[in-house]
Amino acid sequence: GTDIFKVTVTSNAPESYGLGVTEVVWTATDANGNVSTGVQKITLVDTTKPVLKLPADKTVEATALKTPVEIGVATGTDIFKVTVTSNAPESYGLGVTEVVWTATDANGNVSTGVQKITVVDTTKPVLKAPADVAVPATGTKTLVNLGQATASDIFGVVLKNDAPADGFPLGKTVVTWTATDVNGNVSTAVQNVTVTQTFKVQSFNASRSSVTNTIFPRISFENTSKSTLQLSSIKLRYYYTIDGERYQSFYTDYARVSGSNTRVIQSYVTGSFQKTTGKTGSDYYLEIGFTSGAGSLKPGESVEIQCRFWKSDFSNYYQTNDYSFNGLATGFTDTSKITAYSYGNLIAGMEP
Ligand SMILES: [Ca+2]
Ligand SMILES: [Ca+2]
Ligand SMILES: [Ca+2]
Repeated sequence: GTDIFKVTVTSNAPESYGLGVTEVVWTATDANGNVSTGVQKITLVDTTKPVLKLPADKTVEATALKTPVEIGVATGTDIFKVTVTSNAPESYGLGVTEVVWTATDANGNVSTGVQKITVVDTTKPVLKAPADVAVPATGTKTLVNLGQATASDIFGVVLKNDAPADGFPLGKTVVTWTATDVNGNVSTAVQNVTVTQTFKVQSFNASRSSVTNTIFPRISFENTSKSTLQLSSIKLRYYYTIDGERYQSFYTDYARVSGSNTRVIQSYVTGSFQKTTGKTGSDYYLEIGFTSGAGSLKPGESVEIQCRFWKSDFSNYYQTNDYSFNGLATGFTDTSKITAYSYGNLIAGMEP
């Protein structure tokens, strides 16, 4: 304040100011009691955003299709009261979810931040292969019912195995089962499949001349399975080329079962001739069978057959071009060139 005389200046200014506008009244008084007043406006604002501190990004293994995750809590700091919120879901699907945190102070100033929550699946499916199986052969290849593997995973699983589509060979084959979840995690498990031989065939030729008017197959076979076979279900085939089409005849000289019930079955043996086409070493085969009177063949029992066949005019056969002919063996020798069938299924030997 200025005046000719002494002036005293006062105000009602507070020590500190709240938000908004405060009017400070200044008063100047001279020595003679003359007073002047004026108003000074003090405005306090808050345009400062809260300081937002986020919890750390997080990567977790899936525990469900939607995985609950403890994501922590963000904090907001400001001179004024702060409210912190987020759009966090209760649980998280696979992949990255962005959680947006928002801190808002009492004056409407807002800070936001993003926390990344990543859910991964690195867990392999739980796979259990079916039990090992052992089955008697039904042919050179045997179809085997493997049973079903079980595979579980939180996510979808594709189950496969490498079993041969056309059946299993004799002996042990390891089947590998594979379970792959939709996220590419793979588990494997193995199953042993054992196919046991059910039948063993041996043979030789009583006449080993390259030219002969009668073919004399000697055939022996054994039931090497663990179950009893009905002889009437068994067929044997001897493959040859006829070398001149004629009517043919068959005769059994000898047929005998050896084992727990040794007996002669000569009168129960049948022989018939079948033409073949497209086979190397064969345009005919002799099929040997048994009528029901031949009975059964227990495990470990064997049958020996001595038979002959010839053409109606006794014209010659050439044996060296015959698939089933063995010009070398002089006694019973393992052979794969005479085939055996049970109920029509190949159980021993290989067809030409
Ligand atoms: Ca603020
Ligand atoms: Ca998985
Ligand atoms: Ca021939």
